[in-house]
Amino acid sequence: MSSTLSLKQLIGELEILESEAAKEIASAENSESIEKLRLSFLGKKGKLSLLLGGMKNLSNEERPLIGQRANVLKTQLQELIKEKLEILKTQALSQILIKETIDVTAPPTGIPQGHRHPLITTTEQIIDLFLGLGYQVSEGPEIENDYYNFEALNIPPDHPARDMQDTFYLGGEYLLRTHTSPVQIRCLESKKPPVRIVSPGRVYRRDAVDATHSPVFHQVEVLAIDEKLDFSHLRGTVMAFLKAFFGDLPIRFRASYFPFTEPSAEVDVQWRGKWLEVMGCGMVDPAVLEELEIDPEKYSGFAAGLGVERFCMVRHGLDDIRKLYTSDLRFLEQF
Ligand code: 2U9
Repeated sequence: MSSTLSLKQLIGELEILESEAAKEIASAENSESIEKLRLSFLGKKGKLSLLLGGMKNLSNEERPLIGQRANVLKTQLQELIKEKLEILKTQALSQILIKETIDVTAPPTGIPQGHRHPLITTTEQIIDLFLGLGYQVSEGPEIENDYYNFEALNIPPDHPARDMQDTFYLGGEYLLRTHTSPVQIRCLESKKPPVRIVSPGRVYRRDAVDATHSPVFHQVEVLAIDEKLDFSHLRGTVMAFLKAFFGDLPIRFRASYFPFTEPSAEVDVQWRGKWLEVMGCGMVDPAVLEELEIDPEKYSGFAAGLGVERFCMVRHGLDDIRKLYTSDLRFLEQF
């Protein structure tokens, strides 16, 4: 198109190109369209190069004039492009700043409120009831030795509880405690009667996992040693505790056997029409007191133990112990 243009016409075309480019650069919306404009006006095959192709028809005097004007135009357009890119950059930044503005004075929203696990709340409710009866909390190690876990509790070497099938042995004399009773033994080594202690904690047994068994579970045990304690104190304490926890339900005691208590009993509550075994108890065997150098002629004691999972399941109507360990919020948020 430009091959036959005169000097005047070429100058006119350059002016048209200039105003067209300036207008388009001014209205470009982003850096991509700016780059397209740069190529379309200033690129090797762009409009300016095309126009300058017409210079070959000009005289030797006219050609530098057009060359000079074309260079000025090129510099002008490059300048306009640079400025526009700066403007676009500033605009993009202020848009990000507006979008990402944080109101530091706004109250927090949508932060989920956590709460304690039902096993913890059940443990605390049980402990609270015994604190109300004058008991003190006593805790101890989960890794125990044979003496504290079995021997001091009058559990004979051939007792099934000591079996490799039932206890997690850690090597040497160490094992994972199978009940919280060793806590009471340790406590009685340093404290003389009268004592009233409640011992919560995790215990371990090599149980296969099913709806009612887990290799790790939680116990609360209580122990009272004093002068003149007899079975009526044990019975009164257990009845008062169960009544406070479950409400006014029928309670029954059944004769049982534990190596560390004599006599021993298992305790059932009638819950939703069914008898449920909820705890074991008994008068501390004199052999256990003697081992602790407590005179069984002067002192007597009673003890009781319960599984927290069972209490929690009965209280909340749960049918599967495993739900308590899966950390599934859809389940846990119900409590
Ligand atoms: C000392 C003396 C005696 C603790 C006791 C039970 C009865 C008992 C079970 C309940 C359900 C274990 O979790 S469970 O399987 N426990 O039946 N525990 S008497 O007796 C003691 C403790 C310490 C010095």
